Amino acid sequence: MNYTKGIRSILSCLSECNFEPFKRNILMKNVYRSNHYSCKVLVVGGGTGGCSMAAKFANTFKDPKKVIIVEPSPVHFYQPMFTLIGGGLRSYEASKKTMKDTLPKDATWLKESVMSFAPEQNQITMSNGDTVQYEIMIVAVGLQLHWEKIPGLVKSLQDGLSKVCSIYGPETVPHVFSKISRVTDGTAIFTYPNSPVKCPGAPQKILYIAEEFLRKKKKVRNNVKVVYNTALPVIFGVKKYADSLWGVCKKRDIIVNLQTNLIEIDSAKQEAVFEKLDGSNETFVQKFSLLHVCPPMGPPDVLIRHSSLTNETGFLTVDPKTLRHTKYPNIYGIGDCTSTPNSKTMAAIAAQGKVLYKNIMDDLAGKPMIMAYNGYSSCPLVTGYGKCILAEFDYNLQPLETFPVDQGREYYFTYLLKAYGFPILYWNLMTRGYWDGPEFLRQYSNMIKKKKDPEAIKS
Ligand code: FAD
Ligand code: UQ1
Repeated sequence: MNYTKGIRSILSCLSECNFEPFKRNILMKNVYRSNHYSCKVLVVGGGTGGCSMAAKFANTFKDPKKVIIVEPSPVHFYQPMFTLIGGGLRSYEASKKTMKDTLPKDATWLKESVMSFAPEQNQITMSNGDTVQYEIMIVAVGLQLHWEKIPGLVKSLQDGLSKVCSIYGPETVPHVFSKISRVTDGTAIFTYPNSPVKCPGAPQKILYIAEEFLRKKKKVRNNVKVVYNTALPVIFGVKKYADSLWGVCKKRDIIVNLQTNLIEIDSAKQEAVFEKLDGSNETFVQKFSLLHVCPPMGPPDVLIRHSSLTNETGFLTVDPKTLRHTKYPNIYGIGDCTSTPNSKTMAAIAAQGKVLYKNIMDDLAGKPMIMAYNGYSSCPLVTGYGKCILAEFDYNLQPLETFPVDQGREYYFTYLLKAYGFPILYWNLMTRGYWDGPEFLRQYSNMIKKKKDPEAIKS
C-alpha cells in the first residue's frame, strides 16, 4: 500500500516537471500506472480553434508546462481547402500538415482523446487513463460527422465506382473530383442536411464549381440536370447573399428544392430518397448520376456524454458574448462545438479567438471581462472558376463587410483570397496565434465607403 502511495507521489512530482521519458522508462513496470499532468491552460482539441488558442497562450507564457493540448489526430487539415480539392482546383497535399509541425512548440501536446470531464475537480481523463488538472480549460472539439445517419451512405462512399461523394471528410474528399469528372448525363444532386453544419456555404460551393466544370470544361451540361436539395427553408441565411445566390442559380439553370432532406441512398440502383420538411410528410425517390452529400453533423460524443457542460442538443453552453461557460467560470469554448448561434466557420473562430484570449487574460489578472464577440462569421461562396461572393455577417445576420465594394457580387479578387490568400494566412498567422480576423481592415474600408456615400455607414 505504502509502496503504491510512494510511486503515486513520485509520479505526481514528475508530472509537475513534465519529464515524460523518465516517468515511462522507470515507472512503467509498476503495478499501478496513471500519469497525472497539471497546467495553467488546458486546450481540448488541436484543430483550428484549439491550435490558434494554444498558440496565443504559448506565445504569452513561453513555458511548455503551462499550456497542454489534448488532441488524438496526427494530422492537421486546413478544411476550407476541401471544397477546392473536390473541384479539382487544389491538391489534397496542400490541405494538410503534421499535427506536430502545426501545434505550438511552447506547449505540451498529449496525443490522446479526452474521454471524460470532471469540471467540479478541474480535471479531465484521457483515453489512456491519464488525467490532466487545469486552472483554465478551453474546449474546442469541433463537430462530429454522422455518415451513419443516412442508410446506404457509408457503403456507397467506400465504393470507388459508386456515384456518391463528399467533400466533408478528409478520407472522402480525394475521390470527389474523379466522380464529378465521370458525369456525362442524368441528374447531379447536391444535398444539405437537417442538422447544424460547418461552413454552411460549402455544399453550394461544390455545386457551383461542378456545374461550371460540366458546362465549360466537359461540355456536357446540356445533358445533365443540376439539382440542389437543401433541408433549409432558405438558400442562405443572410438575405443580401441569398438574393445573389438565387440569381446565380437562375442564370445557370440550377434547380433548388428547399425543405428537402436526404434520408436514404441505394447506390446500386443510383437512387436517393428524400423527405419534404414542409409539413406534408411526403417522401420521394430521385435517380442520380452524381450525388454529393453533406452529412448530418453534431457535437462529439464526449460532449453528449456530459450534459452538465452542454445544452439539450449537446453543444457546450457558453455565453454568446464572453464565450465563458455558463456554469463553470474556468471553462471556455471556441469554434464549432459551442452553443453560440453564429455560422460555424474558421473566420468566426478568428474573431472569437481575439475575444477569448483577452477575456481569459483579464480574468486571470482579476479584471472584469470587457470584450464581446458579435457573432462575426464569413463564407467565401465560390461560384465557379475565378468567382466568389464573400459573405460576411454578424449574429443578427446583418452584412459586416471588409472591403469597400458590394460583396454581394462575384469578384476575382475574393476568389484569389479564398484559393491562395487564406491558406497562407492560416498556416503562417492563424495557427501561430496571430490572426484575429479582418476587423482591423474594416475601419479603413468604412472610411472609403463614407467618402463615396456619407449615408452608407451609419455607425
Ligand atoms: P476542428 O478544426 O474540426 O477541430 C476539432 C479537433 O478536436 C479535431 O482535431 C479533433 O481531432 C479534436 N477532438 C475531437 N474530439 C476530441 C476529444 N474527445 N479529445 C480531444 N480532441 C478531440 N471555414 C471558413 O471560415 N471558410 C471556409 O471557406 C470554410 N470552408 C470549409 C469547407 C469544408 C468542406 C469544411 C469541412 C469546413 C470549412 N470551413 C470553412 C469550416 C472550418 O474548417 C471549421 O469551422 C473549423 O475548422 C472548425 O474548427 P474547430 O476547432 O471548431 O474544429
Ligand atoms: C478569415 O479570416 C478566415 O480565416 C483564416 C477564413 O478561413 C479560411 C475565411 O474563409 C475568411 C473569409 C476570413 C475572413 C477574412 C477576410 C479578409 C474577409
